[in-house]
Amino acid sequence: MKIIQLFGISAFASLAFLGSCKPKGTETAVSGDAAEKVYVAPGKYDEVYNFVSGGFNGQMNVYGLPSGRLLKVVPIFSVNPENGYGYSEETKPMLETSHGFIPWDDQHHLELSQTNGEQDGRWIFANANNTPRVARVNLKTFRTEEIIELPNSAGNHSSPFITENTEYVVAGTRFAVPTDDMNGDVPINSFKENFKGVISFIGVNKETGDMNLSFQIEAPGVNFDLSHAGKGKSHGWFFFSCYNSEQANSLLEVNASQNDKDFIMAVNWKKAEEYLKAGKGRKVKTQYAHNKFDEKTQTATSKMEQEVTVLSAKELKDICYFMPTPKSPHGCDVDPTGEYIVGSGKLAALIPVHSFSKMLKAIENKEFAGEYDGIPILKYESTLYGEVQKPGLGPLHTEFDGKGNAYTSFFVSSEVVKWDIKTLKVLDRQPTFYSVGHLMVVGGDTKKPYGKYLVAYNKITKDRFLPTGPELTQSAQLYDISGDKMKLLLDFPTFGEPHYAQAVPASLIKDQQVKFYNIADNKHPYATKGEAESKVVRQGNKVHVYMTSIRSHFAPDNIEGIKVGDEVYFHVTNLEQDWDVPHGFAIKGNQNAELLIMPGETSTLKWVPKKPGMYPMYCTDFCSALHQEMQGYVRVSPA
Ligand code: CUK
Ligand code: CUA
Repeated sequence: MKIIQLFGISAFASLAFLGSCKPKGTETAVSGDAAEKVYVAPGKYDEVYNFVSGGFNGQMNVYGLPSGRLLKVVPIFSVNPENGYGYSEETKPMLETSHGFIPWDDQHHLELSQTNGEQDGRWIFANANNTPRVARVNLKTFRTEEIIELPNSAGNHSSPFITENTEYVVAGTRFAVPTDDMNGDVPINSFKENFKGVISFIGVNKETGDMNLSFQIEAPGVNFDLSHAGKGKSHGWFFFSCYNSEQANSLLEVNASQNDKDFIMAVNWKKAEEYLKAGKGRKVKTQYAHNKFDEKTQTATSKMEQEVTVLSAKELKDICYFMPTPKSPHGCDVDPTGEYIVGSGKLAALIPVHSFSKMLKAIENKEFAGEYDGIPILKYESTLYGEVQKPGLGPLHTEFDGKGNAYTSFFVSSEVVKWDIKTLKVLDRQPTFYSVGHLMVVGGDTKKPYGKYLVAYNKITKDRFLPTGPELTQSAQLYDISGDKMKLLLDFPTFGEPHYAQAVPASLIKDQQVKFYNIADNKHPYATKGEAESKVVRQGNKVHVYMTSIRSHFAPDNIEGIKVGDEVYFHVTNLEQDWDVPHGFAIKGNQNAELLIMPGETSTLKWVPKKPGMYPMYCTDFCSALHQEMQGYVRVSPA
């Protein structure tokens, strides 16, 4: 009964919450030349890299487009037995947090680094929803190099969106929480006094990409959902969709979606920077992990930081403004010119488009409709450019093609709708199979989209692929958007549950790849730079094996003198100096996963043998005709 009251706002609203409807025609409207358009001949490269979030598998999946071929799974927030990420001693620190080692997270959004609002192909940033973190992956190595935890946050959903020169990666908390999360032990019904919506600004070093938590802004206790930076004329601003403006802490007792309008919150981060320079803000004691992988030592370290500077939006008055936006806005997208800010109310039957210039004027003229927890609310009409009428049901996300068109995904009516940003007229619609969440256009959230392809990432698959038991792969669908009408070209399966994805022309990435690590530059403390230096060193109950691997043997390959309960560390250096010749390393009965050691790299596997016996070890990656011979023995004797 309560549910019915809660969702009984309108027939449409309940529909949106409770599920989705299939499009009427479920036949695939594939045109004649679709096959040709997605066919990438053997030996040829794809045109575009597509980086796809892994959702509840915590990884990032890299596809080639237009073929839809899977190129790589890059582990970020989840351990990956395949290459030892989170299992090797070098990478374990990457997954340390203030709550200890966490082997999993929920990864929703990816954002490629930009210079002047255009993709620069250097890094890609990823968010962890569950235990709030932001990661940076280097696109020269496709490796996760850095992870920073976010204090005073929970459900790091509105993240990791960036400013147009990657000055900041910005992250808004989904759950309002007590700002001082070291003292979060307060009654839940003290929500209105104690719970805040906190936004983190993570500075990024221009040269190295190194991140640091520059400051946080404490805003009212709404839920931040998504965000995007201003660009061009709106550079210096950041926009966040907010829901639950009722500040309900329970769906059972209060109507969390009763307000006719929630907000998009505009943040003047340039102004916030000025306040910071002027010494404003308070230092909040906290704890958050900051983990970095160092390419020279090939080892990650985890440091626990203790403090963060927090600026209060309420005290500073002119850094945050609320723009009323209908019905639980989800997506919050800024067009290539930086003028139009598109909100997507999940429960709204229209798409509101705010104008940045109108917003500035409204602020100047103080066209306020009131205050919300001390933050000015601008009048809806004073910031609104216009509304796209009857676009579809359940709008979620919008991307742009740089030719004046916007593309919005509709979860409930299961379609992608193309509309004109200036006239707000719907130009085309195509069904998705089924219930699209995010969509992306190549470069579609930058100042200069590449366009050409759009991919819809669908939540429900049903009849698109061979069935695989109760769970089916989430389907992605590729559309050609180069013409007036969108054309469906291809379905391809994905891993985990994709949410946002980004894509970039391959030319920006492919020629900068690291092919192997120079062994001379290897500064790993346990590196063994030649077979002659391989050795076994005992220090109390710790045994360090300085091991080398090269086609097709390990050195040493017969090890005796190990006792039950010893901590054995296999430090394996791959001596190869050639592209694509990793060696693997696995040993019977080991509690960790394998190692997959790149050419020139040193990786360490820890093993504590529990019983005496003979333990074979071997290389897991087929590396030469004599790969199967790449093996050895470890003899374990009673303690
Ligand atoms: S969310 Cu998943 S469909 Cu986490 Cu960006 Cu919108
Ligand atoms: Cu080395 Cu197989």
